[in-house]
Amino acid sequence: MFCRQCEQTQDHIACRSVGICGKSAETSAMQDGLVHLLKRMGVMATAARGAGANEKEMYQVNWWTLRSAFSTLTNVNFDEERIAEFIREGLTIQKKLEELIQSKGGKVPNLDPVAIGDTDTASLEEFGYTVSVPKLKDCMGNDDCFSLVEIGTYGAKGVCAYAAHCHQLGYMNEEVMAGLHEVFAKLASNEADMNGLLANVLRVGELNGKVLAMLDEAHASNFGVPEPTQVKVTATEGKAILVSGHDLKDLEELLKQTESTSINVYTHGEMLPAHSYPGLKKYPHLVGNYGTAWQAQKFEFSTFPGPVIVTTNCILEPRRMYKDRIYSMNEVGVSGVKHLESRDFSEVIAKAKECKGFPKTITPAQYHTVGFNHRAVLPLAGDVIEGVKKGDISRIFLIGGCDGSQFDRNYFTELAEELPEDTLILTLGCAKNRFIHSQKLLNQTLANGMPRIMDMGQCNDSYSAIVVATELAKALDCTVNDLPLSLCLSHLEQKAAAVLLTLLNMGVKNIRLGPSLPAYITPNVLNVLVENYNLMPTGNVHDDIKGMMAGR
Ligand code: FS2
Ligand code: SF4
Repeated sequence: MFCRQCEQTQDHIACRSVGICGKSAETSAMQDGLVHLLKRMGVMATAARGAGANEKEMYQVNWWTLRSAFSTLTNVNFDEERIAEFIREGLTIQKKLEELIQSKGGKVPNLDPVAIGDTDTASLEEFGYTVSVPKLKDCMGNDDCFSLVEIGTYGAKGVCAYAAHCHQLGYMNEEVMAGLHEVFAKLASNEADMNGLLANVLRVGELNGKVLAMLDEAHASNFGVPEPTQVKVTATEGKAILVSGHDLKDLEELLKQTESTSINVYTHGEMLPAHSYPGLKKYPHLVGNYGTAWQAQKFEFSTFPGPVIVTTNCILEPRRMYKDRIYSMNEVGVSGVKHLESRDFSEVIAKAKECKGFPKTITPAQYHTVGFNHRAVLPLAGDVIEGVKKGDISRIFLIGGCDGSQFDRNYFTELAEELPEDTLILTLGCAKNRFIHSQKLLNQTLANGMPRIMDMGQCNDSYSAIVVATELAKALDCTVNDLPLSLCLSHLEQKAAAVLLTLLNMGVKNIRLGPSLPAYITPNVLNVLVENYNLMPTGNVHDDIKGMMAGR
């Protein structure tokens, strides 16, 4: 295996025998085969649209594209057999697309000679090894161009994941899907076309911007406008179910089905912002949030006294002590873990009744405030601008992105703790778990009474940060780069890569990225990013704070 799609990759080179995430060489090979098929599907789907295929005719390939790509993200699907199923389903869809193109008088593209043959699991795995990263890189013969292929591929996977969340909420955009298929088609070509590949990378960012806007709209239209809300982060006596991942629709359905059971429902990880939506917080048995970010789940799921549902990323290979009470949904998969094929939670509810639940506790309740969506922050824009003008707010920071287990991720805790107390901190994604519970930062307010830390939500809510930045720039008649704003992003996986590309496509400069740069960026490609966007790796916290406070 050779996987370097995420930041935590082994030795910052690549995972080569088993993933740091736990992914096996077999699953990795199967995912390589699936990604190969995704790119070829991009060629076929683009040809089908060129021949006149309409939205309805493209639905099956669109949905397959989103689910398949999502299943190859870090910490989503470790089940080789489920990945093999995606390949088999894709090959059937590809055949149908060929027939569709022919029926419309179009020309079926001649896909390259690297074609998938036998479809039994062993043969598919064998095929995967022939299209691994080193093989494709050698075949292209240009490391910098291949670096752009990897950036485009990982970013496009992130866009597909966000678009899959939209689909769960009833939203799919044919124009975006056409764009995504064109991106994959470009990635399929083996041409060392530096400028074309660079444009393709920025197109990924542009498409992701549209998808994030759609996701924001999908959340608000399904569950109402999010509002700042205090969430209890300590336990409540009684039987309990824990829901992790990002898909709020799954949570809503569980809340309906548990309404008259006296079972309490808790959010975990990126489900935390669910508490800010009127359509979800109206359920009194959505009692609170339990635990922190994904990388702590082995401990947190072990100690939770009830079943756990993982709706989307991130999942880790479960410990034996909770393997019989964890359930996966949607694209998530781990061999031996029960997968829920629909939103029928009766088995989970029965399991919750068998489990102990939380005893009565005398620990004082603790709370965290969520819900600073752009709709809640923009009415405060006048106060923020006035605060900046009066000198009450010295600078605004966006500290967001992924959390992870490495020690050097403490950079983001130290950063938040060491920033001057008159700075406003906006945050989103799971990186916030590095500092939101810090005693040093709890309940801080700015001179004008505004909360000093505003939690804007999941990384799926990145659109909120984009709206706030662009609206502040409009109000001050300047560009986002001229705002007293510094962006510090903690990246790990492919959704974060997509968000970074969106910011670059918008022309946002001076972003600090950490805790280390991705292994798939070559020095020459990094130079391009530094020259055009002044992208910087995170460094020493104190030096970085000095630089950022000085607007660098
Ligand atoms: Fe966390 Fe990163 Fe979950 Fe986001 S691991 S911020 O891209 O998907 O959340
Ligand atoms: Fe390694 Fe990340 Fe790939 Fe997992 S997803 S195998 S941790 S590079």
